[in-house]
Amino acid sequence: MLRLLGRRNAYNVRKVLWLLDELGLEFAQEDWGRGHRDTKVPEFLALNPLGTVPVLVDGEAVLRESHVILRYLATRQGAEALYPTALLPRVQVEQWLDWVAYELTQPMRGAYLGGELGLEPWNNPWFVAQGRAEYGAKMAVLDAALARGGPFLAGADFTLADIPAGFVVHRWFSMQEVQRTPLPALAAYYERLSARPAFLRHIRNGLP
Ligand SMILES: N[C@@H](CCC(=O)N[C@@H](CS)C(=O)NCC(=O)O)C(=O)O
Repeated sequence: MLRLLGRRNAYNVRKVLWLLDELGLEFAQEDWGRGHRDTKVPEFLALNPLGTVPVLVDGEAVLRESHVILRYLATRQGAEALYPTALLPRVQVEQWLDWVAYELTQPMRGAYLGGELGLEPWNNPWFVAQGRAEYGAKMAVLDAALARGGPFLAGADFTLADIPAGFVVHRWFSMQEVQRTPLPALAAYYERLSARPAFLRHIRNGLP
């Protein structure tokens, strides 16, 4: 049985929960991380020396990094539609996965961890303002991309690309303290994702 280590309310864990649900996989989940079991203990660090969640254990395989876990699970299940093997369709997916990891992580720390939750060290006013501006600019990029293409990020079908991006879109629309300009294609995309029960269970589930 797959083991997923990580609290259910963590951004990076929720992406994996969403995919596990889309794939209909059974797994055992364990609440590790902030407010739950301490990840800085030897038992956890032996699995992930970074002390972060999620960690996925699949027999001998021990994986960290949420996007790597997404890729692993889709490949393990042969989920061709979610994660195509042909080169060009695959890079359509990859580019959005990396974009969220590289370009959205920092703005989200400022806008969400600093601006919404007021957590240190991210609540520095400059960092919060910068994060909000950058997050908004990225959402406008996503809106324009969806207006040109869509209905999903990699084209006609829902793929792995929509999981991290779908989450950051959800968080954008969930934050209380940001100013949002109308982004119609993004708003329509959010509603499109909301037709997926797994999205409603793990992402648009009352948590930002
Ligand atoms: N790049 C990593 C980041 C992992 C990460 O920072 N996870 C956060 C939760 S979203 C964490 O472990 N926070 C500390 C904690 O919960 O104790 C990934 O994508 O999995």
